[in-house]
Amino acid sequence: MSTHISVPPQQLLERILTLEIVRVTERAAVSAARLRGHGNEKQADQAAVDAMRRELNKMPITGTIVIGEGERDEAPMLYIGEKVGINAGPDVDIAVDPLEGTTLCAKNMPGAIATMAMADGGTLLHAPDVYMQKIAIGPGYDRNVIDLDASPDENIRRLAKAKGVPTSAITALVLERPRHADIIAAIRSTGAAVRLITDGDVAGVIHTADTENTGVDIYMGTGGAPEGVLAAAALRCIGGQMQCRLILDTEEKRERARKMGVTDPKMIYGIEDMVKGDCLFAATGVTDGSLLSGVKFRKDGLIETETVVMRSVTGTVRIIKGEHRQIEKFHLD
Ligand code: VTB
Repeated sequence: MSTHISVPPQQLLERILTLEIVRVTERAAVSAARLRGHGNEKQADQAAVDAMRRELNKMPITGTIVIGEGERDEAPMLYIGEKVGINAGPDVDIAVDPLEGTTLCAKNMPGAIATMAMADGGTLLHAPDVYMQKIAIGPGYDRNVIDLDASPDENIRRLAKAKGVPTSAITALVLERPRHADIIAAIRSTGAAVRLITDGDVAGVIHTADTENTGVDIYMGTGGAPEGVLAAAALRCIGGQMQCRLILDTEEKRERARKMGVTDPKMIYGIEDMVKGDCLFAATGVTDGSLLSGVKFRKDGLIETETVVMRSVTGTVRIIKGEHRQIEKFHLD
């Protein structure tokens, strides 16, 4: 007798969408990669946006962009609130960063990625494109080891204690910005090491979940809110802790946030507040980086991509290498 294993229809579709979102980030990455090193951030970003939007609109979803290229009046494409997909299939929220690290791509420096996350409609935080304070660690720690409101040195001490190592064995990843001078000094005052990145804090947060390979224990600092929600989606899949707060330091920003449903401007968001249910996350390398290899253009038109795709229901992480042939032929269908 054959055993029949049934998968609920919603989950079946979501499993299928796991591969579909790989197509989306792959195409965005390839389009951006053609403009690597051309010094034109806008152009590279636009290429990634166009490709991502085209692919999203082929998906069997009724999708809403909740984290995108900007608010409606400032972004013609993939703006917050834009509907994507074939308008059939599940209602989903989508967070996109078609080119995370536009500067990295324009300068052909390591770490540019194309990334997106998808979840049931109404479950992703709708955040305006403002700054966000962030702190994140990987899985395996008790809850409340980190505290966004504690000082950076205090967080390092707490983490070292939880890990059972001296503070000098901790490495914190921080975006290199003048605004982080105090954080960097406070971290170093404990004897901990600081690893600086010029851009790309989605990958930066993800690195905390793989300390053995990346050497990164903790992420701290202020970056973009869109990148914060995307990173939270990744950690929802692979485990870890994150605390974030939108920086709403003007009435104008508070109003924009209010329009998106943010009632408490000082709220500290955990992963479950930013991603309230199960989600999918994908990222494809544009330039080579410590998370992913960049797009390779081989001879005879062969294009290679590397993508990480994660699914929170099972916590599965797949690294998918793509070999694309005839990408031009299929890209406008
Ligand atoms: C970060 C980083 C991004 O923006 O979120 C950063 O992850 C924050 O903004 O790659 P500032 O550059 O204004 O400091 C990016 O660098 C993308 O613009």
